[in-house]
Amino acid sequence: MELIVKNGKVITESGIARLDIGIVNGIIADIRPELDERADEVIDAKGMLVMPGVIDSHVHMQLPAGGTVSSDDFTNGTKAAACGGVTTIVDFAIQEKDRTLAEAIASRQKEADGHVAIDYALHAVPTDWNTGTADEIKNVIGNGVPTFKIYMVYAKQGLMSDDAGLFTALEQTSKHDGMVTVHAESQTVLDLLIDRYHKKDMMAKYGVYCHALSRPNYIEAEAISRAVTWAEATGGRLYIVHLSTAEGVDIIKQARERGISVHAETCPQYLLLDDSVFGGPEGYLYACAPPVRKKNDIEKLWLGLAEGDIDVLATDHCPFTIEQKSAWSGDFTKIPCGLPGVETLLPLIYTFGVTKGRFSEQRLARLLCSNPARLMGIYPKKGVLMTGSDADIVIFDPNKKAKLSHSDLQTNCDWSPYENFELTGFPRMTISRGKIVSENGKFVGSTSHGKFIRRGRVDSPLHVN
Ligand code: DUC
Ligand code: ZN
Repeated sequence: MELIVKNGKVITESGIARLDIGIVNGIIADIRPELDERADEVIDAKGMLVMPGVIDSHVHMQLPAGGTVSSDDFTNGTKAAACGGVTTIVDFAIQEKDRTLAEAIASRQKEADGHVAIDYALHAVPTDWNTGTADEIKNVIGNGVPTFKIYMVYAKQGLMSDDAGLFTALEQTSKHDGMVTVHAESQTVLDLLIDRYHKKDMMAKYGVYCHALSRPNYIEAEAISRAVTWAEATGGRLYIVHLSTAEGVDIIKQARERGISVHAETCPQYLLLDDSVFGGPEGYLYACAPPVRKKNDIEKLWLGLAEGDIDVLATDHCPFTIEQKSAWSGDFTKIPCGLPGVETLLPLIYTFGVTKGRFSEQRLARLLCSNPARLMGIYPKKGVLMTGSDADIVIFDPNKKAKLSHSDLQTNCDWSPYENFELTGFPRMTISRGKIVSENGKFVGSTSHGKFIRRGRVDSPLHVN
């Protein structure tokens, strides 16, 4: 063996047990209670939890947005991911007008290849349905990109697909085992509300809270309902990204009970922050879309995660520095929307999910690893510890306690929404295809180690804990 991880408490699909993991050529060659073979390197994981590398299926590295670019490029963003126990990210290839999806994917790959520390994949983002996009979907899926992100908003930015686009994407993906992921916000009413709050007197009165006021819960709920209607009509598989509302959880639960294929992801910001953040002097830093909500939404989302109504935890990692966020200057429409997240996902969710008794370690691994692997079409290559899988492994110290400080993080973001949060449980080591890429929160790998992952058919997550 090249590497053996010994004595850890290992999370597998069938349970948690003390197992040794043997690795050859970046692949798990053996996994059993006692591995006596010789190895070039042996890591003693006694007292550690050993879990599959986390898959963050929603990140935006170097994303041009709001007149600026998200502050982690592929190199630094994937270093940050590795430090946080993430071994695969899924970013986005956005179609340009009059160009194909294939061109968008090739061009995004050109930006990333050779500059990624861990493996990555891409969602295709259709934005122009006049250029044969519907007919292209079959080939795009065949070439390893089975997921298509539809923006129901951002019309002015040229990202939005109308309902006909969403319907077409669901129809086409349903024929070829793909999936449509949706940013669910209701564009026209949102525009109306933004105009209503984008007035001097309103902004003087409510400040950055205008951002939340212009995006009430029904803006998300209506869009989810509409997307569910099209999923039911077409038989397509639907996945709601960054679910933020209690209403959304109910709609998805009821749709599933009717047999509609709908999945959901939520993110730490919707579980750990509420809209009181907009009341502070640095409220403008917290603007993201959808906005962070209220305590009853938060409780409903945690419950949804525990009970299986929400399948995946991801981050929507889209960081902007304090200087970039300062574009706001009193006008909420000028703030680049997005928050950092990829590096803190695992410690935050372990602390507030597992140690607070909201769900088990097994469920943690489902939400962060095996469910996203299945839904993203990379199971069992990724997201699970079994013979034949990539040796993407996190050796996690469940007892390490520390106060979170942005200055300890690898991200280029110079602030954290979770500053001073007291956390329990941190990655001790991250292994990507058999290579150690981070130790104790520091990057020790190569920034060209990561590869583009061609994905297969989308599969359903398991709903057992
Ligand atoms: N929302 C954000 O907050 N940031 C990036 C993109 C998005 O939809
Ligand atoms: Zn996003």
